[in-house]
Amino acid sequence: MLTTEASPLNPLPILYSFRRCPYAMRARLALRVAGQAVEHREIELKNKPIEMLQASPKGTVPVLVLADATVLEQSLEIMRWALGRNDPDGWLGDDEASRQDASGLIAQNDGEFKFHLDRYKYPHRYGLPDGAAHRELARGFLQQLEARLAHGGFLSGPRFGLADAAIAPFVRQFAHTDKTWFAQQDWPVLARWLADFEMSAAFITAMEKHPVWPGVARDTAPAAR
Ligand SMILES: N[C@@H](CCC(=O)N[C@@H](CS)C(=O)NCC(=O)O)C(=O)O
Repeated sequence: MLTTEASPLNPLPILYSFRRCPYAMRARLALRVAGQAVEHREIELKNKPIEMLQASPKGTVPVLVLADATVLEQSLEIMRWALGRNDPDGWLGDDEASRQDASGLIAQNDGEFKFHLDRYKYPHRYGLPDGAAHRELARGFLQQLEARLAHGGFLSGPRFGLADAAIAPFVRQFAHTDKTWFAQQDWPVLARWLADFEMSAAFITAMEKHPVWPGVARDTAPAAR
């Protein structure tokens, strides 16, 4: 385990997070496996704290602010930073080829699969009558995952690693959009992998609830009359 004790000279990194965000989930998973304690600041997407926007004006979660004021504002950057400090379960992979393989798969997830996932889950936001066409277009990626899992045990090798942690929150979101439909598809190994992930201690801990962080600025403001 890393040193996780905070002190005035060694404050914890600050994590701005939103519980249901899959990008924030994967950052929390990596921080947890790395044993990296953080000051967790739960936010509301509709009411982002000024302190977060000052650190990262683009306004997405997760954001990690390090003690030296370095700002990590991409979930994968946060994962790699935490695992680069401490990777007890070997999530980063043993060699360059497996690291590149994992990165390629994550890029497909974050690109094409996420594109279809958003349109499947929220068709009205995209002016679509329903999400059925995009559910079909996402199928190829999920079948690729099924084949990888059936062949290698996990998405990018014999152990649960970066690719699994980075992709599972998105597959979960897809599966939860219509659980009955998902369960009827021919991807039994994928369904098992997802169920195992959702039952894992890592995921359960990463999904613990936190009260919304009130914000230092608002905390110190005089109460409204
Ligand atoms: N590329 C970013 C994407 C993060 C992202 O899009 N997060 C969403 C929530 S899941 C967000 O904060 N959206 C801003 C908003 O809804 O206002 C990352 O990997 O961290």
